[in-house]
Amino acid sequence: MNKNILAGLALACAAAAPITAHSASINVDGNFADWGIRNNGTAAGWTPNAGVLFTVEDQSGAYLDPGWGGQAYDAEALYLSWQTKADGQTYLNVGLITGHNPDTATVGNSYGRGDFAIDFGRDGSWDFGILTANRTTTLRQGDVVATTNANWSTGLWSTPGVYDPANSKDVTKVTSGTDVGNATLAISSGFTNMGTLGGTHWFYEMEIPVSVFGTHWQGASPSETFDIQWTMLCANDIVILDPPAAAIPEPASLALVLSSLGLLGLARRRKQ
Ligand SMILES: [Ca+2]
Ligand SMILES: [Ca+2]
Ligand SMILES: [Ca+2]
Ligand SMILES: [Ca+2]
Repeated sequence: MNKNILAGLALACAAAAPITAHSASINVDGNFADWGIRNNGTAAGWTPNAGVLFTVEDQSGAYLDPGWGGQAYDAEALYLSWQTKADGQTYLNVGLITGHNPDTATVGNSYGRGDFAIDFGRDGSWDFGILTANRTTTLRQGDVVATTNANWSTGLWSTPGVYDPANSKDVTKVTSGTDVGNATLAISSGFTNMGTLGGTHWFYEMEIPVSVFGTHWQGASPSETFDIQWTMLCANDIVILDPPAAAIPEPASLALVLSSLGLLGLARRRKQ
């Protein structure tokens, strides 16, 4: 029996019998120990616990792609997980490590922190922003905002290394849109000894109730492909993660559902 069939079974079972347990839960406190991330001065420290989706792009040189700025503008790693809690609600957890100081002011050649952006369907239209700062009198830090691309500011670069703010397509921060709910957000203070390239780093940790995504997320696992990205207001460096749709059911929940219905035994029998 292949994994896709198992995943399909899990989704079918989840619809019939809501999952009430979850894998190791994430506590949104700005501490990444619960993700299995360690700032121990090794490359392996970037690698999270099994089951967490992640991408690492730690850099130290001046050029970052698509812009410059060195460690102070380095978007370094993005982490993603989801869990169904005892309240029956599923939550998307997001972690970000960056060399960009969250307190960086937007003045002169300095650019502040950007918002998290999600593109469901991976069709180039950014459907949601999760705000890391207050953007308008009504769109505030922690808000989840339904957007089109017209609701976003963009960066400085049209293509890698080409300064052309008028033609940048890199979304950076939400300027308008519809407030659809609230995420929980924590930002750490600066820390060192992350990986092997040096510098100071910060950790953003978020939890988003997937009910805010409407039809884009149905059940305990994503029903649609999506991209999530983060950058700062100049978009000198961008970190992006594109998890496959429903291909990665939460291991603990999958095992729980299967075992609770005796399907592990069924799966084994079919395999023989
Ligand atoms: Ca934590
Ligand atoms: Ca770095
Ligand atoms: Ca980077
Ligand atoms: Ca989209």
